[in-house]
Amino acid sequence: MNDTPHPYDAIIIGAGFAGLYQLHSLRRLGMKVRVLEAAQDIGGTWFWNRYPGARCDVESLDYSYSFDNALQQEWSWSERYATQPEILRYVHHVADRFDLRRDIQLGTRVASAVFNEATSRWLITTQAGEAFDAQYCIMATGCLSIPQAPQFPGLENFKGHWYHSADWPHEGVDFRGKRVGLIGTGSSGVQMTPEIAAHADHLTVFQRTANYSVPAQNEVFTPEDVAQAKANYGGRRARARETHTGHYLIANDKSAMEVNDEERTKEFEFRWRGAGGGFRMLRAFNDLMVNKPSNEKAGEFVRGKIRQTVIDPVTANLLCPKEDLPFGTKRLCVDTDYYETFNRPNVSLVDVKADPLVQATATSLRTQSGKDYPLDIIVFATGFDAMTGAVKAIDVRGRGGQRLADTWAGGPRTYLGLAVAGFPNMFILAGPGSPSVLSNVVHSIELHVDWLTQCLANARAGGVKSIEALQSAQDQWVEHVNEAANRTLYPIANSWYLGANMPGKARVFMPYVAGIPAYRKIVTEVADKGYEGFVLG
Ligand code: NA7
Repeated sequence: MNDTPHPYDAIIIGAGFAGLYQLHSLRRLGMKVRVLEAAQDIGGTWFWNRYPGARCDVESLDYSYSFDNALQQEWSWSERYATQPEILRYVHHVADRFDLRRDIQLGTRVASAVFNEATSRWLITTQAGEAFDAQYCIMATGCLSIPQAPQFPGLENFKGHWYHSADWPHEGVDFRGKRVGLIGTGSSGVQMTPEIAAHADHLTVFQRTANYSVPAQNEVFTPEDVAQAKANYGGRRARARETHTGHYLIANDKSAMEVNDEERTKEFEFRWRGAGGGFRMLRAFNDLMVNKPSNEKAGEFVRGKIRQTVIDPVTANLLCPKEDLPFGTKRLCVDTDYYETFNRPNVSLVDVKADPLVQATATSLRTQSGKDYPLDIIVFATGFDAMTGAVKAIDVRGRGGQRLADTWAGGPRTYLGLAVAGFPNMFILAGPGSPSVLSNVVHSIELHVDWLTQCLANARAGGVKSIEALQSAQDQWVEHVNEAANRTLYPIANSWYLGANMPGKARVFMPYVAGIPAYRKIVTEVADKGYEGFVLG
């Protein structure tokens, strides 16, 4: 316990991609900054999610910092989609290159952040009782940081081992000779399935909702690929910045309904295979996410692929997403050999929508109908309290002692996804109300960090002590975020984008869907107009 809070210009909570770049940027302004990180090492999401097969679903050439050309020329990615260990190595490389570690305090979980109205400063206290006093409190806490805890009664009596995808043992898990049960078929479950199946005696995949998955078409880069990418890196980044999601993905500007069946199938095939797979499918036509008939064509195409790939027709049918789940409205999974894995003799698929899992016994998982699945290992790939979980896990108190968790009880409310009315001098990076998870999040992070750094530089130059979003500006922004979402098909799905995966969480569409260029224009104009919608005190 330390009674005298350490004074800082800014405290950044989290040492993932956002926290590291924010630290670097504020240090360049000459600010005294400290990063507090709960984990024993840096990397955020990429520190925790070490499950077998963990990869980013955004291509490595895009999912990397662009702020320093020397950095992007020096670092070479080995694959189109980087694995978790490679991304973590990159994060460490960046931290070393910019000498970031000296201002990062590891193993430090923040318990509370309390705003002092008299001084316009934040008192940030860790779970260990250490206190920090800072003008700015910056949440770089990540969108997928709080795992959804397994809810099965009896798990404490299970004699085997169980793991969550986001809290994976560093030494790995030996699946050899084991009967493994995997719960969850989102991105994590889909990536893990082929890897576990390759080693386990038997893998049972418990599926509640079949989601769409498209092949990554991952490839190892040759030295020529790397050289070519580096030679054109500036151009790639510039083009990526102007795309809807901030990735270098070429979008087709036709409606799926304006072309005939042959042309449509050709385009889908091209995206599925020829053009390189992954999220390219989402850009096959310009109206897939806004027009139900167009979207349904993409859904049909994927269902056709599943039926072609999976030999057993009952399993194939079960793996096919239902028609009431529009394509891409739950995060599209990007896989390597996911559907193929169900042709292995040691893999079975169980429909836990029809017969839900209700409890664990000493040796099995049991469904509602009383059927037991004997297991040695249970893997939970059951997702996260996304976008708001990590911020709400901290006892954040703003003006008048109001708790952020209360203010957000009906869903997150922010101005521009960056600030919250009633919580001056607190900022969220890539938070709810910004493009964040619907974009290349590293690009979104850079956009936020650059904007905020300039804002704080201006505040310092102008002698501004406090920056606070206006309630009216926030209300308008929240309405705009909702309107933008409601123009799309996204709100139809029970996805984590809406908080629908968490029992009791308010159903509110959290990310801003209108795309990176539109969002950048708005935040740039806000700044150009002297931070319109903020009160500078
Ligand atoms: P997701 O995408 O939230 O997926 C979680 C999965 O777990 C999903 O299939 C859920 O089914 C399933 N789930 C959750 N609880 C249960 C229970 N009780 N029984 C059966 N199945 C359950 O999390 P991921 O970790 O895969 O991915 C998160 C993001 O990380 C991803 O989108 C990428 O951005 C990277 P449901 O669909 O809710 O029926």
